Amino acid sequence: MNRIFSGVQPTGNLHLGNYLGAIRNWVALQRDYDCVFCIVDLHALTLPQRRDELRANTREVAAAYIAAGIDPDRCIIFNQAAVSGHSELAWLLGCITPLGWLNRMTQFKEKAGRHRDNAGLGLYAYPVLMAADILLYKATHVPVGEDQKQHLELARDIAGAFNRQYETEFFPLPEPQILGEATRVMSLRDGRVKMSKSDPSEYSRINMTDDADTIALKVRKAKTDPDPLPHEVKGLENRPEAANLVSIYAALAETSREAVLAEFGGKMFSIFKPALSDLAVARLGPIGQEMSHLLKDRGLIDGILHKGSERANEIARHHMAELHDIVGILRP
Ligand code: AQP
Repeated sequence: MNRIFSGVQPTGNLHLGNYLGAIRNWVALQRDYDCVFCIVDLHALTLPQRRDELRANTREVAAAYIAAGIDPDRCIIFNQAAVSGHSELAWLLGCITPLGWLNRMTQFKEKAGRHRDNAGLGLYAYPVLMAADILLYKATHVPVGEDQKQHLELARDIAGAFNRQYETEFFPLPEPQILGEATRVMSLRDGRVKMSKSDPSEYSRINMTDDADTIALKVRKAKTDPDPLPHEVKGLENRPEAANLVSIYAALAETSREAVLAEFGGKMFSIFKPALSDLAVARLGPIGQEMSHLLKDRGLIDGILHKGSERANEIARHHMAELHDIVGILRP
C-alpha cells in the first residue's frame, strides 16, 4: 500500500502556513493512504530549544494534528525521538551523501546566515535526517509545503544513491505532494517572505491557536496596497500581499483564486479583509478550541503518542533489520 510520511517541528507558533501547506492536506489523504505523521523533535534540536517549551510544543503539535481531523486510530502519530531508527538510518544515509549535495541546500544557508562556521552539524545534516524519516517507513508520498521541495528532491537522490550502492530496490523514491492553493503562505507583513514560526513579528502570521479577535486584528493590520482587487489572477502579479491574501482565502474556502476574484474583483481591501477574517475564524476557530480542550488532558495526548511510537517502532525495527542485512552489519 502507498504510505505517507510527513511531520512538523515542535518549535511553537504553529501557523496558517503549517495548516494550509501541510496539516490540512493530510486530513484528506488519511482516507486513501497508510499514514505516518511525526512530530519531528530531533529536527527542532538543530536550533536551541528550552526543554519545557520543547515538551509543551510537542504536545501542542500532536493536539493540532488531532484537532485538525487526523484520526489517531487510523494514522500513526508519534514523536520522532521515540523511534531510534530515525537517528540510526540518518547515520547510514549520511555515510553515502556527498557534501556537495548538502552544500546546495538553501534552507541551511538561510538559517545559518552569515555565521556559517558557528552553525551546528545537526542544522547542516538536517536534510539527511529528513530523508531518514521518510525512508525508514519506505514512504511513497510526502505531503509538504513548497519550502520543503528541495529537501524532498534530496531525499529521492539519497534513496537512489543507496539503492545503487547496495544494488537493491529497497527504498521507493518518495514523491512530493504539494497540494492546494496555498502551498507557500507568505508573511502578512511582507508578501515576499514566507510565513514562519520564527518571524519575530506576531503580526506576520495567524497562529492556529489565535482567537477570533486576534485573527481579525491581524487580518486588519495585514499589509496591502491601495488598489482594488483585480478581476483576473494575472492582475495579482507584482502585488505580493494581495496575491497572498487571495491565495489564503481560496485555500480556506477550498476554491480557486479565479473564483475568489470572480467574487471580489474590483472590490477594495476594506470589503475583502472582513470577509477573509470571518472565513479564517470560521475555519481555524473550532480547531484552536479543540486544541485547547485536548491540551488540558495531557494523559490523553501522551497516551496517543505512546501508542503511535509503538506502532512506528514496529515498522522501523523491521526495516532496520533488513537494512542491516543489506549493508552487512552483523546482528549477533
Ligand atoms: N509559509 C508556509 N506555507 C506553506 N507551508 C508551510 N510550511 C511551513 N511554513 C509554510 C509547511 O509546514 C510543514 C511543517 O513545517 P516545519 O514546522 O517542520 O518547518 P518549517 O518549514 O521550518 O516551518 P517554519 O514556520 O518556516 O519555521 P521556521 O521559522 O523555524 O523556519 C512543512 O510541510 C512545511 O512545508
